[in-house]
Amino acid sequence: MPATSRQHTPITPSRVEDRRLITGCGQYTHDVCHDGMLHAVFVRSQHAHARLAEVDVRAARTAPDVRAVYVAADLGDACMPPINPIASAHPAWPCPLLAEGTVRFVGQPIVLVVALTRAAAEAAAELLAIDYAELPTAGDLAPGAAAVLRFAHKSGPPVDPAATGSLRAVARHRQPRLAAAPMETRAAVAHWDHSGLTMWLPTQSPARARDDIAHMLGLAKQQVRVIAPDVGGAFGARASVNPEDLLTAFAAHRLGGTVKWAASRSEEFTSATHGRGAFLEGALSMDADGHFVHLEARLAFPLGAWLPFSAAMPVRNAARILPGPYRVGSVDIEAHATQSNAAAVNIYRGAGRPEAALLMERLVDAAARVGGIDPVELRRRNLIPASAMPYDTPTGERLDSGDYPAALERACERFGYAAERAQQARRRAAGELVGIGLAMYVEPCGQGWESARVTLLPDGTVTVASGSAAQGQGHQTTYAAIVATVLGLDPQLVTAVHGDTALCPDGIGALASRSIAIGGSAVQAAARAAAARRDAGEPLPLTAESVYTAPGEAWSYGCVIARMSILAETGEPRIERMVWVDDAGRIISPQLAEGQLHGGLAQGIGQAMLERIVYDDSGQLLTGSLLDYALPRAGDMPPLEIDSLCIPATANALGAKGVGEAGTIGVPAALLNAAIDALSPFKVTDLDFPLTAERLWRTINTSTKEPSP
Ligand code: SMO
Repeated sequence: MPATSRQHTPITPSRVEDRRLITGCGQYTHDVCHDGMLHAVFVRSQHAHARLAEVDVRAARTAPDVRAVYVAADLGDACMPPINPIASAHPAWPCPLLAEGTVRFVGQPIVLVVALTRAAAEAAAELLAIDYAELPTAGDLAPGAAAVLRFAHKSGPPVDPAATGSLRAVARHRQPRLAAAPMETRAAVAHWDHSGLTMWLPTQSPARARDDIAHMLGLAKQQVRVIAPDVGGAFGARASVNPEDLLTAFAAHRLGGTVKWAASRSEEFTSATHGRGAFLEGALSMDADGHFVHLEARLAFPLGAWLPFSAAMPVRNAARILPGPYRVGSVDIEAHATQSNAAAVNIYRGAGRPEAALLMERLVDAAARVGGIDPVELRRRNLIPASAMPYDTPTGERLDSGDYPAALERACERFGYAAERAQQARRRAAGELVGIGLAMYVEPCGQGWESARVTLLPDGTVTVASGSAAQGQGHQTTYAAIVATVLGLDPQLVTAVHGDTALCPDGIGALASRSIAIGGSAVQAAARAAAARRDAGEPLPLTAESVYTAPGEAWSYGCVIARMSILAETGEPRIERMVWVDDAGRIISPQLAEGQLHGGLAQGIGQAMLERIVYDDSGQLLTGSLLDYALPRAGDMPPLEIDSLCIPATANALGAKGVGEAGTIGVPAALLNAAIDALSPFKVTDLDFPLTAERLWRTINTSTKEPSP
């Protein structure tokens, strides 16, 4: 566990959902079991790119206990929903539910087998004969691949560094793909009973999943109920429906009963959506006074073989978030995304925000080195001041609130920056490799609307239903606290309901750090409406419903400073210390907000130090299990000091800002800067993730050490 310096007074109430979850009483989709339920098993492509010469299902169809075997030709018009209309995409490849004619990634579903038991379905799957004619494979970011998505931002006059005499720093960074790796693998249970379809699905977006299922089956949305029970982690990978989810619903509808699909961990690696994988390059020019004049950025993102609903978000976010918390005279940002013969890439905790921070913070450190200016001092000169808020950025965004210089100064003070630099110099002189890495970050969150329904009952209890579901964040606790505050009640009298389209008003869902900012604002609005009617003497029960649309986007931000040492003999890195100042605006539950920071930190450390999805040149997945894919563990967490600024957002009624993604944004950038600072005696300027001992050792051993300064 991280050592956290801030002592909180006991929170009342503490997370109301914990007891049930940690005593094994949670109810997950995997736990849903009906009498007579059928079991779905997918037969998946063994090749990354091939023509399907023959798919022979005859033996499987007559195998014992088999109820149905579906191939693409059996699906009629059923297809994947289009992607988020916020981006116009032009996929080169179709996105079928089951492969038709051609397979485009290892793990792509080709055949769906439904049988009385999972064992019978698996046995029948063994009887399939699939002939492939292999085709050339395109890896991620292959040269010449057509851009399916493109986002560009240009502002101000172009800058000619030669003409202005300005200093120019460059940086490049390649991220591996990551597995979101929630503890709960994907699953779906669909039940059709002629009045409609009920679907248990571990989704972040129950209302959208309902609409997608209804559309596919040609049903009215009132005929479809989606229940997201307890969800064992989501992180963006549960925000968009998968082909397997829709196919489970299709089979239940066609067969008239209950069908369950439960992914194995290996199916999770091959065919759940991945995150990250971008290549980032840029140049930052500054004038003689160390003010940023111009940012040039080129971002290339992989999409994989098909486009889930939120596929455009990482590339779109990275492009619009640059240049982060800094004033920059002009920008020239070009970002695009291309398809490849690999699993789909979708949003994953941060979704483009980490990429923007990684590139910008590398460039700022590189500029500091080029200009001979201390990295803190250079940031001080270029951060947008609090007096300039709200601030309109060169990419057309509006930063709503905050005091970025205060976050920097607070973090430096807590870290003891000057003393740490002096200590670093002493250790370096003694031959140690020690680096100090800073990162500022911004975390835009909360666009659009959410809704809530508050019901006051005659017995004095209250229920609040929200369209913004929870996947472990503790929304029951937070929403109850918001309602209790408005109504002047004990929070224990408030029950929060979420994750069921039959019981909750519509919502966009729990993603993009939006739940408290917008979902919470909707809850507050509904509670206020109910309170006003109660106070006017209206008899109970009474129900008030509210749809809340945020007037703007809330931008949380912060500063992370890390000290990292690297053993020269082995390359082994150690995060010795981390100080982190975050501003999540108005915080409802400090315990839950800090938990979000810890969780994000763990995933940020995984991203920077440990995790990578690897495909070989033929598109075979080499990291298909938890033996090959290194997730962070408790022992990987560093000594951590967290501080908060709590400047309310002006972009929503509650004043809350996002907190769920912060750790995956600022932490990796700070660790990258720390590692490069540690290796600066070797003139190392760029490193790719993950920062494994092997990579660092190779870097040390292929670089030439400079004489000590
Ligand atoms: S990556 Mo998040 O769940 O939008």
